[in-house]
Amino acid sequence: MTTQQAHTQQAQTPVLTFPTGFVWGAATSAYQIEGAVDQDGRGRSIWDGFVRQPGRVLNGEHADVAIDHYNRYRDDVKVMAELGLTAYRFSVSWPRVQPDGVGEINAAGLDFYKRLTDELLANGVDPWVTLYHWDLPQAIEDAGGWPARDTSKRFADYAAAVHAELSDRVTNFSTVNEPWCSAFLGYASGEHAPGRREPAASIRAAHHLNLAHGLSVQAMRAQSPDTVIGGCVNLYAISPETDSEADLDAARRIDGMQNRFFLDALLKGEYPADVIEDLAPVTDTSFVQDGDMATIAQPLDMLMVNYYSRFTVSGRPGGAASAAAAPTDSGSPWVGSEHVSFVNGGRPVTAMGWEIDDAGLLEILSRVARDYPSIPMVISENGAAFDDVLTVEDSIHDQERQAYIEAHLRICHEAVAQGIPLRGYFAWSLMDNFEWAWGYGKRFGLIYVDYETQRRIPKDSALWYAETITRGGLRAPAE
Ligand code: IFM
Repeated sequence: MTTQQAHTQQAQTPVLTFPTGFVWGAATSAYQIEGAVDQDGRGRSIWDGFVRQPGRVLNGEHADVAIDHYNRYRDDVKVMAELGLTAYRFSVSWPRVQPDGVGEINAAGLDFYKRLTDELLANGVDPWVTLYHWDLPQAIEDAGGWPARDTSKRFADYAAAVHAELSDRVTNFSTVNEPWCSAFLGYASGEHAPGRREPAASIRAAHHLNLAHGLSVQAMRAQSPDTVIGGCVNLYAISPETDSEADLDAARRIDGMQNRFFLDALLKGEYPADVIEDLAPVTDTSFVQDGDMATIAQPLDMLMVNYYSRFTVSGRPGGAASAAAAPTDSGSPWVGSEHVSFVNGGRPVTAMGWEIDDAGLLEILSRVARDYPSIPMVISENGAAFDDVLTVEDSIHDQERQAYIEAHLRICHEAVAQGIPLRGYFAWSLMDNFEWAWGYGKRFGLIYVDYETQRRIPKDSALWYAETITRGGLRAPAE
């Protein structure tokens, strides 16, 4: 076949189209990109101090400057518009808006998000606001952090204040990003800020993060019934290594802590009885007060699903403690299930060592659609870190990232075809950024960032994503 014939065939390949209005987005979070930690009255977050503690972040890196999005947001929005994104998901930094997490709003900090949203709207990109992506004000941590019940109330007040100021220009809000990570990486394994290793406290933290979600939904709805509100969970596909009783039980436990603890709370207003039983040796649940579960299970407009990988687990002792192991010394986030081993499932992995399993995405979307009250869903994060190489021609040929995203988008298409109410997809991440305990070593961006010069360079995956958006869908696989 000649090149010309190949091009003609490619152009004629049928397209797997997505419904009109399907959201084509990319996501980031405040601490990972903004920098400007001392600008315009921003307060301290738990990450500011954590990154200074020796051994917490690989190579002692921090995000004081990060990719300086706070000062470069106009150029970054231009890049989004060039890609044709229809939406951009970003988070608001609580300490930027409310430096001590209570009381007075810092108008200069809030103003940044007004300018950002205005710029997005002027460029035809719909702003999607996440209210919390892990940067708790240090003052709130000093008062007990997420294990303290009062933090839920503080969060709801903060959320209401942001919503009151931004809801004239923002329609889509979500509450807490990945409460599993905040609770268990922050308070059980200590891999993330505030770096505490207190298993019982981490369960209280998980409950208070759920409660914060519910209280903030109530507060925002009271201010404006038209706001579209989502809860955001990070779900994993989970398989037992074998059909042995021990492996099946290991899968049940990890699924319980990772997926059902949050899904059941948000969508059914209960905690799974088996998980509560697993946790009994660690803590009772006397911190769950009357009415909490109803508060948590506020009606939602959408479930925002972050999906990256599958865990294969075994009940036999002696395996790796966690498939999501930290680069630095840390405990286990799997409270009450420390004996569970995470085993190699035999799939290709990303630079994070995470197994690539696009089929797992269909599994979890189908499961939510089947096991929970009907709710529209959005993939609010999906993407992959790979070791990018900047060529002399200023290109990044990141075929593996492109293949990862394409494979997961095919699954999204399949989900829509099966009638699952999936409304959109946000790639993680728009730009390379600070990957928490891994520092800058892991690049997830569609846009490459030269950390020395802050130059932004679209990777091949970004160009491909832009074409996909313009086309409104994917090419069908060649026969
Ligand atoms: O970078 C993170 C993000 O902050 C939350 N979800 C997972 C991403 C990749 O680890």
